[in-house]
Amino acid sequence: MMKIHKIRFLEPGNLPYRRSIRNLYVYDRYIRTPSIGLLTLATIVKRQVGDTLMYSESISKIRWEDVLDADIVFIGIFTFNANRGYELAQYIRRHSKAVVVLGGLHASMNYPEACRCSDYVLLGEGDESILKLIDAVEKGSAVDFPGVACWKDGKALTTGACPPPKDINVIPDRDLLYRYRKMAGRNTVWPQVHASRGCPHHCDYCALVRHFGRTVRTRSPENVVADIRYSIAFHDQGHHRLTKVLWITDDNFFADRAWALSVLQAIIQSGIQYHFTIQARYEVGFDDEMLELLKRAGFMELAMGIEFLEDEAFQNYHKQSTCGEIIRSIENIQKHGLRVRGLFIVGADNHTKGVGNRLADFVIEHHICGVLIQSMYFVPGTPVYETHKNKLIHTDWSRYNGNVVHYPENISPYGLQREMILASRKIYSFKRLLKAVFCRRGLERVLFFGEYFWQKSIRADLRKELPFLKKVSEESGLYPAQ
Ligand code: B12
Ligand code: SF4
Repeated sequence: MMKIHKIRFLEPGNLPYRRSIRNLYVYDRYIRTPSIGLLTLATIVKRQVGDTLMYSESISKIRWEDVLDADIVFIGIFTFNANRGYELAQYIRRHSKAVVVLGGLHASMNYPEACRCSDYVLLGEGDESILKLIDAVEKGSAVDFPGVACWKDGKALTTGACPPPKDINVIPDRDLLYRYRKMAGRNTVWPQVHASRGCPHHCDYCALVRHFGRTVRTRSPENVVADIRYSIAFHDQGHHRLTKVLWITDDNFFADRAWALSVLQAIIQSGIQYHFTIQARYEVGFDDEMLELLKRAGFMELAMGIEFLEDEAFQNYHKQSTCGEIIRSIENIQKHGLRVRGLFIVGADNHTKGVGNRLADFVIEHHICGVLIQSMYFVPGTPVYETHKNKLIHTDWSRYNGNVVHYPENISPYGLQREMILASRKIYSFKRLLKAVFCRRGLERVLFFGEYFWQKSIRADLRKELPFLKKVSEESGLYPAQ
């Protein structure tokens, strides 16, 4: 029997937080909004173990003197911060007696890798399994419930999938994150609330649906509204933020229509006056009742997973949509007074030279207010990983943050990276900045101004990868016309 007194949670950052003037406007190269998932787990654990605290490298440095004497350290990783997570895990194992546990999307999808530098990996959602693990460590009993993986006798062993938690009505206690309250007033650290999990679709490139499953699970409208209220107060009290926007981070908030309507009604009835942004599939653009409620509740934009502009790509990757439907949807959303942000993927097998230009023209023509352009991502466990694993340039996960990481069929990696830069430069041109400053009003102007500099920093990062991509493109011998 070993009494557990102290537990620490760590969120690795690609580059640990550093003060910079640019951070006033852009989230720079750093993840600045900390992981709500890990905070949720810390909140659950705190009920059982009083001395529980979290560090996020997007918010502060890790105070090692406080971490190394913990009994258990939990580390959460996505793909882009996995390498740093492994580094932290190995450091703790070398310098402390703490049990080191890895979890999160990347650790779950790629557990044979994650097992090698931790004592245990917890698969899937950790809301219930984390307490089982603490209990087992405390009792000194075998950690053999469903959803565990570990490295034993030279191989990765697993007890299989973890059943999803029954209740996800947890309001993350933001004060459990070291220095979060102090940093919360920054314009680049947005309040976030995650209200549902799971998505009924099965797009080939999506790791989320493999991690959270195809059954949609929701928090109660009251619980969501209480979280929104608390999150706004946490970020605004004592601060003068320019951008008062809360991000509902669900992957498919509208999948359960009746529930989505009831959450919007609850926000309206609560009297909360704020701006909201949310991710959405194109179908919501045909739902006039939903759009009306979104507008009344304070939503200013929908970030639409447009992904591609060609029906061929939608079919190839099993994304159920067509370009024509997307355009009709955008137009109807805009008719309701809501803006549309576009989330795009480049590097599909059919993509050729000019893809960036076409994307930029589409964005400008359809008055899309902002973009995130992401090169195709390949996470072990997704169908695209299986079909493309021999076409990956490398598996240096720290570079899986927007860069081209594979050999596309019809354009070289170097050419594709340049297309992304070109698209961003055309959409965020100086001319369009001046137009935004002189012709747009209020929050719209502030947001474009912020994004102009954010995209400048994204392009600078993309450019850094160009010499490497030029070299691998040439060496591959696959793109003679390059
Ligand atoms: C908010 C968000 C952001 C925020 C903050 C991210 C953060 N710190 O969490 C910001 C804006 C910074 C961001 C940036 C990016 N993001 Co982002 N983001 C999200 C989003 C929409 C929501 C995250 C969230 O709150 N999830 C909900 C919670 C409940 O889930 P969770 O965090 O996974 O936690 C649960 C479990 O995983 C598990 N768990 C998690 N950690 C641990 C740890 C342990 C020990 C255990 C036991 C369990 C466990 O238990 C938790 C509770 O159930 C996700 C999509 C998603 N649904 O996750 C994309 C997502 C994480 N982003 C993604 C990407 C690609 C990016 C960017 C690279 C985009 C880009 N091109 O710039 C950048 C990376 C920035 C960088 N510097 O490198 C991808 C990552 C794919 C991958 N394989 O890793 C995702 C999954 C979106 C997608 N469509 O695929 N992102
Ligand atoms: S609709 Fe979005 S969340 Fe759902 S499977 Fe497709 S990409 Fe993933």
